[in-house]
Amino acid sequence: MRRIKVLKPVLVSNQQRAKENRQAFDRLNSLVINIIASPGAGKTSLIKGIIEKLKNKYRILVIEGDIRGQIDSEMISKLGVDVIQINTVTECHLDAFMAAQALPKIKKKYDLILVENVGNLVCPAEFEIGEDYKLAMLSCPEGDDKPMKYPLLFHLAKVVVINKCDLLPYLDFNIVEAKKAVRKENPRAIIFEVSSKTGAGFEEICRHLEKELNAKKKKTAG
Ligand SMILES: Nc1nc2c(ncn2[C@@H]2O[C@H](COP(=O)(O)OP(=O)(O)O)[C@@H](O)[C@H]2O)c(=O)[nH]1
Ligand SMILES: [Mg+2]
Repeated sequence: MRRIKVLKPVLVSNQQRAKENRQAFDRLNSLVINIIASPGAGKTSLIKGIIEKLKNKYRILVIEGDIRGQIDSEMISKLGVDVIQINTVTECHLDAFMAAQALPKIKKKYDLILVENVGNLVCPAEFEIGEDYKLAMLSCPEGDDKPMKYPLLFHLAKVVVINKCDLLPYLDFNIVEAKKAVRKENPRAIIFEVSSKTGAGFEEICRHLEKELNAKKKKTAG
């Protein structure tokens, strides 16, 4: 049997398309964050919390990646921000070509574009979409070993959010070990401990976002 090696060319052409997407996002002066986590970790809840805190100050667009349907998009729309839905149908991640489908639909400038990737800790990490950086989320019920088991995502993510911290008293999740595991993969990761339910940690995340938004504005204005 002959094996055909396609993964490398696929990733190379994806990277080229991601570069073009990034140039397009830069022309819009938008900070683009690729949010990656397991299904149910709290990606949509994080996005909703950020919108509530920042929507009066910044123009926000959400790009929702789902295999099927638009449940999250409908929820986000109700908060009064624009949403673009991408359905991946059979794919377990967004890639740069799918993200490019959103570009002609972006009719105005946004300060912040939050991309909710398909719920999955593996493949979304492999495909750049033209983001400024990846935000990896881990929720406490998933277990503190996940950064060790899914190293690529935690290695690549600039920001790691540990969500559902309100549940810590009821779980065996060791947050010190979880952070150690993240740091082992990625010593420079910026780690936030949050609860989307109580709002704990959102001040800190939004402060970080504002810093990133200002840095992006300076970079794209220059
Ligand atoms: N207790 C608790 N539940 C949360 C938290 N964040 C999200 N959830 C719940 O977890 C479930 C999945 O959240 P969702 O944001 O839809 O996750 P997604 O699939 O990653 O987008 C929902 O029932 C949320 O209400 C949290 O910080 N604490
Ligand atoms: Mg969601």
